[in-house]
Amino acid sequence: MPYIYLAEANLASDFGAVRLSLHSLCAWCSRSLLCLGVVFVFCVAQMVIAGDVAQVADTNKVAVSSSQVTNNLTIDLRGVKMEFVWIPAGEFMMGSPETERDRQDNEMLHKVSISRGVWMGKYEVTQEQWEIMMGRNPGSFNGKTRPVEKVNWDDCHEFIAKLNASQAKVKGLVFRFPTEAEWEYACRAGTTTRYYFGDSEDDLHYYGNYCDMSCSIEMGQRDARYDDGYSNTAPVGSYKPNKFGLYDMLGNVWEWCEDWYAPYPAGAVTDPLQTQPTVGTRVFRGGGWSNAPGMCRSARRGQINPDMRSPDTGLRMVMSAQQSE
Ligand SMILES: [Ca+2]
Ligand SMILES: [Ca+2]
Repeated sequence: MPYIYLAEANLASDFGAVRLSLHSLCAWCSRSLLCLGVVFVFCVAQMVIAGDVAQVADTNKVAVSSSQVTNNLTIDLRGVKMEFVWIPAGEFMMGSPETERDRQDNEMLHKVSISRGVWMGKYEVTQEQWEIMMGRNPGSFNGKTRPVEKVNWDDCHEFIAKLNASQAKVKGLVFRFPTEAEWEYACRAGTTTRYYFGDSEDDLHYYGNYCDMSCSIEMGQRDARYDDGYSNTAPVGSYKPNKFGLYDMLGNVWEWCEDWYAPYPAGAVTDPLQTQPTVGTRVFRGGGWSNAPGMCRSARRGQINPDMRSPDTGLRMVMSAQQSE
């Protein structure tokens, strides 16, 4: 199903291309007057592009701040920030090879094309963000910068509806869940390994909150080698990000996706989204604070009843252009 292009993202992409071209030109004509002229022209072009970005934000009366290269967007939720990073379109192999340790049978490798980029939440949705929109905090482990949990799939859609009805919405974009394919594509960030930092779980304690010595509930084998001091959730952004700049894609809380759970297709697909139930469960991804390292792999698929409110399940937002029919 096609998507409409995203104005800010195209500007961001063009802006990056301008910067890349400028760098190449300067390497060729270093110290020449021609180079100075080219620099002047490109600088003016950059100012015009940056001005356009600012104008888009002003026109829609939303508090959007963008960095100079506009790979980051910050949305203002009534005084509480929600940050996004740009995930460009691309292709990847979804699933895992049969040789991957802890692999499940439902991780069959297949090619997936993501035809349009999206803005994805840099962090899991926090309790502070949830409460400012919903007026309540269902979290079991209080902390405004900890991820919200004990939210079921419908609760999350209520949150999304409130975001889309609020002043935080950017014209032409909608808040929504990621699809399962978008989630894994963004998680992998170009990697094909067990985790987005490599194959060895020895390094997982740098990148994610999983079940180590402090963990209060053991769902799978505890990793007795490490102790991050968190008995349950950690404040979002406490560990290293992936190459897209996304934090906690692996561990902390599982993240709901839009899809109903279904076996993967046999062949290549573009922008897959499972809109019909098969066994009545929805997909969630990434593993959580109570899970062993094998559950926190990039390819690991989770599925639960959409009514479930679990202390290890939260969400992450995406902003994208509205789907066209
Ligand atoms: Ca932990
Ligand atoms: Ca997570």
